[in-house]
Amino acid sequence: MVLRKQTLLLPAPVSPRVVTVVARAASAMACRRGALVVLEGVDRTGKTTQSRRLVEALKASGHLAELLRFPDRTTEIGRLISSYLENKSNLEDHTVHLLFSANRWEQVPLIKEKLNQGITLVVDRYAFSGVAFTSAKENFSLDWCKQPDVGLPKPDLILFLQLSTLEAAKRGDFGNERYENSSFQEKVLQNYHHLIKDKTLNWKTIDASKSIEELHNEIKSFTEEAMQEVQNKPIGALWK
Ligand code: 2DT
Ligand code: MG
Repeated sequence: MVLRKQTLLLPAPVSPRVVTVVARAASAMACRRGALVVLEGVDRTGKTTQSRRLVEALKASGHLAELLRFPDRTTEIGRLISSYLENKSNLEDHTVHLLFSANRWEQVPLIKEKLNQGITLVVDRYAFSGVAFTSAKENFSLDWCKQPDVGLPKPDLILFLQLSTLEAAKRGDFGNERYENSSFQEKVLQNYHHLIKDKTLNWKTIDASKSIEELHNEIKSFTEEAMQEVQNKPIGALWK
């Protein structure tokens, strides 16, 4: 009789399998890392506007999200790059390529730390700008240009904002910085077209001639999809 009473007071037995499933789900929720989302494209396609809007929208829906941009002109290496881009100094072409790469590598500890804390990072330009721009110069192969960035944290999603250089030029004057002219940008665009063929990377091409709002909605939905897929996957290594 006593034994029966006690049995009735016990909670319904839970199978070990259910315990495992619940524990896994809880740990997945606790450990899910942030996604590394990169925006790429030639100048004037709206990368900066869209990166900012994306971070705001993710935060508004309760996600942890932060913005990064390359080159990061605030570091010592970034200042050398900035002065080069502003035509205030000259640097040998290989040297400046390596500086752009070093400017990413110097942020890698921070990038990994943030992703592991569950923060989604939205990055305005990354290694693909590095390759597309330098290989638009004479005597630089795509392959050589990729080498210094081999092993960087691999983006979970790369949004390629596609726009013809003619359309880009219609959006107003290019600035006065180095590389800001239509013939160079056309070569850069062709290089991007080679890079996006790489099926080992999650490239999504987006028609950047759409309105800011339409573009934003598309970018946000691709990002949310990527954030879901990240789950417990470790951070990958680019071009490895
Ligand atoms: P913005 O700051 O307006 O994005 O212009 N670039 C960028 C390179 O040549 N190599 C790189 O690795 C990167 C990240 C693209 C920065 C300019 O610098 C070019 C345009
Ligand atoms: Mg620019």
